[in-house]
Amino acid sequence: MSNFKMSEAELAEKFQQRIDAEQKIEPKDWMPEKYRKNLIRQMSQHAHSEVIGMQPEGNWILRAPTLHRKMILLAKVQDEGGHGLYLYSATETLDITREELVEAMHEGKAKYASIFNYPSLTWADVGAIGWLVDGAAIVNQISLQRTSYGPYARAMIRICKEESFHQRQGYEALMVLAQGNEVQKQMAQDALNRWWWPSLMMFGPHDTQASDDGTIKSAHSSQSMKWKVKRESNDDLRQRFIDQSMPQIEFLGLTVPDEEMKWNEERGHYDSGEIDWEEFERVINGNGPCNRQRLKHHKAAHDEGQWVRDAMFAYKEKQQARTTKTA
Ligand code: FAQ
Repeated sequence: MSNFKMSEAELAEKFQQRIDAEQKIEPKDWMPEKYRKNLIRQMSQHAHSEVIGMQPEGNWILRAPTLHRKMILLAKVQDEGGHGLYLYSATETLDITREELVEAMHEGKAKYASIFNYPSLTWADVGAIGWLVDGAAIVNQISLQRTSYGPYARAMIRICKEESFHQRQGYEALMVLAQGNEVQKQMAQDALNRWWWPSLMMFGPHDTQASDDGTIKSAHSSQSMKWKVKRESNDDLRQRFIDQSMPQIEFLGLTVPDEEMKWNEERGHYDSGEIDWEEFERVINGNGPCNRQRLKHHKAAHDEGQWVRDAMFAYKEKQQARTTKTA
């Protein structure tokens, strides 16, 4: 039966069957409008996060302690910009322009990851970002390599390879500090203290249905899991990150800033304390320590780049006019 003859309900049923059969959805395939909108929301916020995420580490490029560290950091920050570009391109396959996506972020309608609204105060923060922030991003993104939308899944494969290098260079930088003198060790501990909880917040709110306890809950998880946009829940991914990070913290000789953290033999996982959800809400609603600074900087860079976009469009128009004339 061709799509032309099918009703909306039949198309939706066939769509879900394809998802259940682990088939990838491609840009020209029929998809429910809500699936398309949900993907635009998540993918564009992911793209914005990569680009805004260049700022905290970018702050240290000119102050990296050695030429070697500077070269690594430059490459890493450039990679993050590249991830943003793959993700914007993948999102544009859903019939929306990059201008619209960027505008939505500038107007505060589209979010970006809460973590990038915290300041990078010392060189140890660069290590902590690579180790913990990229580490948390990888846990989430490995799962997204199996997401149902083809262009998003394929972008994730390349991004994960690059994030792996980012995570290792961060851990290695922190290891040097943790094995250094007392002041350097203190710097490493202080960075862990400040980045640990925001890293756990990267996985989003709890997944369980809204209850009366006032705790923020994931609005999109249930539908996104049904569509296989998300393959694992926010809480399961967060638990994986905690379980993988604890031995790494011990190896560094540092202390996790959570007094309730304890290995649970029965569960085979670490039990941990509760995230400060009020802080999370404050940050995702624009009132974290650096939200205004991050957006202001992005808007200024975007405005400064206007001449490049103008030049590209002028060239494209000229090319098109030439092609029409020849045809
Ligand atoms: N920050 O219903 P859910 C990186 C929002 S890349 C801000 O659970 P969902 C690389 C959420 O958008 C890091 N907002 O939402 C790097 C929704 O609001 P909305 C980015 C958050 O989408 C490293 C509301 O709360 N990675 O770090 C956050 O199903 C170093 C309800 O939440 C990705 O974006 C948060 N942490 O699940 C770069 C991965 N959490 O949209 C530079 C892809 C939740 O209704 C340097 N994204 N919200 O207004 C995802 O996997 C999902 O979007 C989640 C959230 C898991 C983040």
